[in-house]
Amino acid sequence: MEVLYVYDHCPFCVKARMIFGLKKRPYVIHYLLNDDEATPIKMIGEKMLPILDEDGHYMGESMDIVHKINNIDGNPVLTGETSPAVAAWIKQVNSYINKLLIPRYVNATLPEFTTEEARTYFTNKKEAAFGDFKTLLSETDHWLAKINKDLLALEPLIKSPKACNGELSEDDIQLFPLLRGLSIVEGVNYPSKVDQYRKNMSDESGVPLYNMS
Ligand SMILES: N[C@@H](CCC(=O)N[C@@H](CS)C(=O)NCC(=O)O)C(=O)O
Repeated sequence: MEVLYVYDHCPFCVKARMIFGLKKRPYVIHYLLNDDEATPIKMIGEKMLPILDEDGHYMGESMDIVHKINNIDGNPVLTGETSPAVAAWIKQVNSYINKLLIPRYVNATLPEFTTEEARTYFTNKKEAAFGDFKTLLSETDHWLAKINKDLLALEPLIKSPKACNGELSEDDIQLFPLLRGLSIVEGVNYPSKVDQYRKNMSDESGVPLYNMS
């Protein structure tokens, strides 16, 4: 059976998990500690997840994994058209969303952060990239107001709880991980269509929400 190496918080890993869930294809999930550099480097030559392991053949790159599993049996589930409006919304929100998400992951009880060393590794690496976590957390109200406004703009783009464009497409693989990450933030207001969509995608993909909002 295929094995996926992931971090729970990683949105790219969620993409890989989603395609297995959407295809109802059984797989084994392995969570690595965030400071485990040796395991991924041994497999693909760099410290990067997700990694798909097919009997010792390794594949990195989330979208390569998605394409492979989607087409593996001649019965793809991602068959719909993508929407430029959805892509534009994702791009805009991705430009700031990590300021809300990154400082919160490390305080949650996630499998990649079960040791002090793993939490310290993540904190050092991400503070260097995104800024001091305490400062980011102190800016919560600003970023919350922004995402709540952006979620109102997302609502009319959601055509169905089953698929943002009405038929499953790569847009769902790009959009759901962002909304799933957001569920670790308290105080997010989901317009009803967005709320139905994220809950249905969670059920269909087997990737649970964090349920903080
Ligand atoms: N291009 C990669 C990006 C994957 C990626 O950025 N993964 C992050 C976690 S979200 C990672 O493993 N970073 C190394 C680290 O966290 O130390 C893909 O789409 O698979």
